[in-house]
Amino acid sequence: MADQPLNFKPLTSAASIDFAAKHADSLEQRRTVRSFSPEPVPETVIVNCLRAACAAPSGANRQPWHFVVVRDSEKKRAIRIAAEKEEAAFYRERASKEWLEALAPLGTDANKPFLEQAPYLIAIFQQRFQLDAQGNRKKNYYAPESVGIATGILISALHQSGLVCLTHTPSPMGFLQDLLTRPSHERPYLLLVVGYPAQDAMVPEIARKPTAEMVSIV
Ligand code: IYR
Repeated sequence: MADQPLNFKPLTSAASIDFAAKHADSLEQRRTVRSFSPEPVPETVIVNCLRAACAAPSGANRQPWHFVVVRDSEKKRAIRIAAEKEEAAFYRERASKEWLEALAPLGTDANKPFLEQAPYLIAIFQQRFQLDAQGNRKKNYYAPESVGIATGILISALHQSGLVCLTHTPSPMGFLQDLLTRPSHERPYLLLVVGYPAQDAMVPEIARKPTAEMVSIV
């Protein structure tokens, strides 16, 4: 395949230093939110955040993801009912004592009203392989890593567009496949709950580790 010139727009050092610091300040303000306002979100914001996510790098450029934007109230209700059923079993018997202790500071339980209250749910699917025009299987590479990167870009884009989200992982979440009629070569990866925070939204008082503990420069 022919190469083409890289369309790279260099910044000055000063602009780069300034942007990186402001960008980090902004992303450090991001919090995972569990109570949402029913206020509508312009759909174009969601679509543009997804454009950013879909530009993520991926193994062999296979782009092994599919995003389903759920705005329909009945679908959201069905997802809530199915998720709460799994979550009830999780909190009642599936989770280990250690896991429940780790979750205690977050104050989560099996009730998931946000699945109906938030204006958008974005169900993210990972494609284990893809089908070409003839229906032949084409293998994907580094699919979990690729979908994780795309999801991270999406979360960052949503934050910088003035929205909040919750990375929700009802477990297991096979019900998303049926409710959203996705093909069998896809697997649900994550359910993002997206919108504006409720006016009285509270978040747990938890801290991040110092960056120096998480980053080494050698
Ligand atoms: N899926 C459950 C439990 C849960 C698990 C983890 I790891 C979290 O960081 C938060 C919750 C729930 O959504 O309540």
